[in-house]
Amino acid sequence: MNLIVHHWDTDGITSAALLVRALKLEEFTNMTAPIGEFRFDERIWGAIEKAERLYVLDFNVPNEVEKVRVPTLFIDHHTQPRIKNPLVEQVNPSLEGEYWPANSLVVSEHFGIWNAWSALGVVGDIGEKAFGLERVRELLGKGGISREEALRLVELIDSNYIAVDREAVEEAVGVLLSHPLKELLEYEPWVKKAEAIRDAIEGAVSNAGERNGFAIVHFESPFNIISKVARKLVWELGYRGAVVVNGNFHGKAQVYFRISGKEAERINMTEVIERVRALGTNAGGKREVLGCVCERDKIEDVLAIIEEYLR
Ligand SMILES: [Mn+2]
Repeated sequence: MNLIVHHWDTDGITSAALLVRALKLEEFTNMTAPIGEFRFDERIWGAIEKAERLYVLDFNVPNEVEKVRVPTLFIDHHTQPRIKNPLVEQVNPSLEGEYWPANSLVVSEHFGIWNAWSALGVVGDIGEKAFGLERVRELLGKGGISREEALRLVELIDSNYIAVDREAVEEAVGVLLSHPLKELLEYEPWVKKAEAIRDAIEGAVSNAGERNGFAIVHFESPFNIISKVARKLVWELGYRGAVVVNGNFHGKAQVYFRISGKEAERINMTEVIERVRALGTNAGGKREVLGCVCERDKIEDVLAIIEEYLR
């Protein structure tokens, strides 16, 4: 049995479809990890035990790949260490110091198979910037897909993982393989999901309160939309920053704090992240963002820290 383990986003899904097409695989199983978790869970390890050959695509889990005991092709574009496991063939241009914007391109280059899926992976990973690449424009053009359609297809494909629907992510590979791309613009299960996600984002954004030019929003949703809500508030609506709380994300709380580039000169986000983490939460981020998952009863403590910076 051929087993494909891929990232849950459009780049991972198109990478898997490209691989199946390139190798003309008749029998295969494709799986993704629990959404949001960069590891192989029991279910994946169980499948690996039964597999004759494993493919890992666009999924940056070098530590897991070191442990596999079956011949494996590991194709990725994320920065990662060289794999020492002799059963693993690692294809990753980053090992030679090259930046490739999407894994779909690495798969296409490796097997010499190029089509609109190759381009969609790029649109998925880097958004509008993808259209600045000649190759992407050419592949979409040949496939009769406009820029707007490409962006919409990514929204539809990504709606599966944003809805935290692992099964639907896995089904998406088969859906791609069995439908012309144009038809997928009307693919009902994805259209409905994308609509529900858009509504949830709009709903959250329109409920935003304000303090000192910072947006503050509380909502509850099973969709993983917190970063999109914050981006909209800061990048599109021009707030100095946004504090966004999803008070019930599959039983946990998500807190997200995004600030504008200008505010990042004043607010030391590394310090905020450290303080929030010291509460015993799972917090991370960079210069302009803090993201945190915690128990619901910790929300007030996290907010108390963030509020000190909203001056
Ligand atoms: Mn990728």
